[in-house]
Amino acid sequence: MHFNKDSLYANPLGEIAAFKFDESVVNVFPDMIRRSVPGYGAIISAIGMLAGRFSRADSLCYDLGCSLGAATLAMRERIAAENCSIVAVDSSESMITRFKRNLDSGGAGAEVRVVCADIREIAIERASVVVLNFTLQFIPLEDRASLLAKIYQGMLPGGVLILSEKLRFDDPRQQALQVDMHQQFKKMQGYSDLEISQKRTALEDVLLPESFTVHQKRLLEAGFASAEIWFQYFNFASMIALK
Ligand code: GEK
Repeated sequence: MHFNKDSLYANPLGEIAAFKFDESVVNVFPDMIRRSVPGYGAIISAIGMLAGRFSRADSLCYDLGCSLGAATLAMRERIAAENCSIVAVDSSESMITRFKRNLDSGGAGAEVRVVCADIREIAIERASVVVLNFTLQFIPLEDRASLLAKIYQGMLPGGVLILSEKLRFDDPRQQALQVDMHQQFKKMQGYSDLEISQKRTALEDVLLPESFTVHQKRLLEAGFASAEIWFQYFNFASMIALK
């Protein structure tokens, strides 16, 4: 498949607006996320594997903050359970419109319902699998605990939540190192210093990373029996929480 190259921050911008998931981002999104999130491809395929293992008959699998549906498509391929469908939700109309268009072009597997909504406002029910793949980091800090509690309540016993996030580290030296290594990763992916620094400014008050300790504590408080990291590549990690 051909992806448009992300060059949104390649030229000097007088004023850098806060990052939004609009049409211009949608046009370059697959390229942007692959070149910005170390391990993204590995995480997507593992989400498919986990959905294959945890999906149950007569249940729902949720992809919350689905963007263009990469995790949904990986899950769809692997779900073998009877009467198990996927609910993919995103609040960006541009993302949802494009995802629906891509989805119409075919593909077998579990049924997919694509919904344009704020994940803080939807009902979660009969969930065997819930995916928050780099979405919680965009939810205001004060709304995160109630969102996770709602997810937990809507999950079936034995269900899995896959939570992927950019992390921050309490130790300043560790934080500086990991941020630096991530920047080096982006440079190796062809981003210039200007692109990296303008994007950082755009994301400043929009993407709010927390430490693994904070995530783990909140997941346990929401009711999950355990929460562990299964994948980490510098300051990007994916966690598995079990009900
Ligand atoms: C992937 N999971 O490719 N309600 C619904 N959607 C939201 C909300 C909200 N309150 N806030 C943000 N979003 C995807 C990648 S991208 C991650 C997820 C990134 C949506 C937002 O519109 C965007 O599509 C997505 O969360 C985050 O596996 O770009 O770093």
